[in-house]
Amino acid sequence: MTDKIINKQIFSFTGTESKKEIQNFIKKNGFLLVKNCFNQNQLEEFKKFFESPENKIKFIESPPAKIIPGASHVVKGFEKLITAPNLIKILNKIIDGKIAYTSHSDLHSGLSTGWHKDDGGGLYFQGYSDFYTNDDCSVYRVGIYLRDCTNEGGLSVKVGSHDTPNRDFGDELYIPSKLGDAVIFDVRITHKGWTKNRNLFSEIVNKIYRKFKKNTKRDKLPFEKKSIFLAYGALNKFTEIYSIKNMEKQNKFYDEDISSMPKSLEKSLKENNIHYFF
Ligand SMILES: O=C(O)CCC(=O)C(=O)O
Ligand SMILES: [Fe+2]
Repeated sequence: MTDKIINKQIFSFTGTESKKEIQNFIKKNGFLLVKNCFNQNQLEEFKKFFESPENKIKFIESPPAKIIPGASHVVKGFEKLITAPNLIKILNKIIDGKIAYTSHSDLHSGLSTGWHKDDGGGLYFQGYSDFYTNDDCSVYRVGIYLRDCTNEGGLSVKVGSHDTPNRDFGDELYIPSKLGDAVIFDVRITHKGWTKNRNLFSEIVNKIYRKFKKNTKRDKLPFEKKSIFLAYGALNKFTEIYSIKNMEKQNKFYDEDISSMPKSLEKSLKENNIHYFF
């Protein structure tokens, strides 16, 4: 299956495919790529999240990267992205029943991440021991890279690794994407962003550091990378605890509580029949 995926790139979807086809794919493999999810006008708006003077000062230093955690709650106009029609259309096919927006939303500038899962090491599903085995656990991240990532800079996954906490499981796959595409992946899948190619020695040192949970220095990227990461899920207890735990984490970055969302976002979510917890 993996060879077939890699060679024919059948992980690309347009959103017009049937619910069954989309669900079968993402439930088996843990990810998919949505081609041309956003148009030129939308992309211009998304770039403004990074470039407008009003937002530039909101970025938090996380050397060598800059980030805005909880971006939908602190950046104006985010509803244009959170309720973007093509995105919601495909999420409605991926998720059974009503969609819930988790309020997990990050702007990343110059961020590099090694292999990890977005389960917070289990913390984001605190109180539930079955989140790797229970089919009801359907929380998905949406990754948007504001550049072409044909050969590098995009997301890599370990195919099918969303069913197990074992981080070594699954064949590695780089997902080439273009500006305007969105990668949707199960929060439990093992994935990474851009990382420096290391020689064997440096790789081993890095692994040992990570094993002892020492903070390894983030790599500096040799190109400009701006990306947006969101999370939505099925309206159930798994998505709810994920939302709560993420909001706690996002809040830690700020001196004030950011958990109350802007009225414009709330209105747009209501109009689109999307649930929210914050
Ligand atoms: O750096 C990337 O491209 C991936 C980001 C990511 O996985 C995350 O923010 O959880
Ligand atoms: Fe991640």
